[in-house]
Amino acid sequence: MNAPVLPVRLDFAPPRHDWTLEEVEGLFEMPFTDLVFRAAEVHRRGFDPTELQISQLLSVKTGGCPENCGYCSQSQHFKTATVASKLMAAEAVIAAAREAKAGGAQRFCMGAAWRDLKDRDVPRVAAMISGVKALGLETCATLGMLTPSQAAALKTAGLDFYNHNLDTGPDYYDQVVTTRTYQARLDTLTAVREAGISTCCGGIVGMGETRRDRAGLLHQLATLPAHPESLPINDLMPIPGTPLGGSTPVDPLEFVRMIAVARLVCPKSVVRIAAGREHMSKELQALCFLAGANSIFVGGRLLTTNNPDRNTDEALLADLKMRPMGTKLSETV
Ligand code: SAM
Ligand code: DTB
Ligand code: SF4
Repeated sequence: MNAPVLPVRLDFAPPRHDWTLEEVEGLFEMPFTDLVFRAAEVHRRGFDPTELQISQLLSVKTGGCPENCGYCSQSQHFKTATVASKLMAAEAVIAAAREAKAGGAQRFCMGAAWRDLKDRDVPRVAAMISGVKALGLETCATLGMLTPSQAAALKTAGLDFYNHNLDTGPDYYDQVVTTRTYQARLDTLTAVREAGISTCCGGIVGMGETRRDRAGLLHQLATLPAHPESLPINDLMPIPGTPLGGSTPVDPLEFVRMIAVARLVCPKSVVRIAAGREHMSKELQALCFLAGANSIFVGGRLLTTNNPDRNTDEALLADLKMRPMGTKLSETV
């Protein structure tokens, strides 16, 4: 079979926002080695390929969420092992962020199991953000849907990034969640962007979606008015008790393709291997870094599930001779 004509311009053209779904699908169909090679070339134009952006998550409010996202341990629609808890005190969050920084995190991401942010919670969330920022960390939050005025308040508090995922392509979305529309997600992203906060937006693979759905997600991201500054690709962490808990895992090479296509269509975005590293070999992660991934979560825990522990990740970075983004060689051991 002939390789499809590569619809990627490998010159120094600015990022495109006019990708068609067929073009994005065409990238997925490329021979694997061609795809990874092209993605690695584009990666090197925009980034030092030996550097990784390092983020750490904390669930600041866990469980009891009214939404029915079929992958999530925190939805009150499903019986899972996750124990619900109230919004943490700002001081406790700031103490956790201090530890994360000492452990090497560059960005601290605060997640809450909310459908949307309530105005009554804004002062405490703002105190968390400003306290974390004062430690010299980048700040990120993921709190559900936001209004434009709430986004402005979070910006004033010092929020650098807001995570709000599209999760999957628009055609598969209804199979995953029905309590919130795709358009509502896009509206929150608009509010975030217009408040001057950087967007962190990606999705999940391994939920039973097709390759066209995966291309559909990346097509949506690549045709936004501004590409997300951070682009997390989550490999589903299957949660017993959720509708998607028994999904067939996505083939590891397909995960690499997802990373490579994300790198090609959003060449300036920092692409994260988000959830799922816990069950990935170091060879698979290395292939993802070659294909353009340049961010990870560290610290042993995501929101309610496990992540590789710090020692494992330090060994991974040492093996691969990679280092945290923006650090000089002399700053690493
Ligand atoms: N409640 C907020 C919301 O959904 O807008 C913020 C927190 S929510 C847990 C953030 C994102 O984590 C989801 O959009 C989804 O992409 C990802 N996520 C949640 N559970 C996951 C799982 N089991 N495996 C992989 N990714 C997951
Ligand atoms: C993102 O894309 N992945 C993170 C973060 N943004 C909030 C969350 C992953 C959650 C994995 C399942 C859990 O730990 O509950
Ligand atoms: Fe709630 Fe977020 Fe989980 Fe959906 S992903 S159920 S909105 S916590």
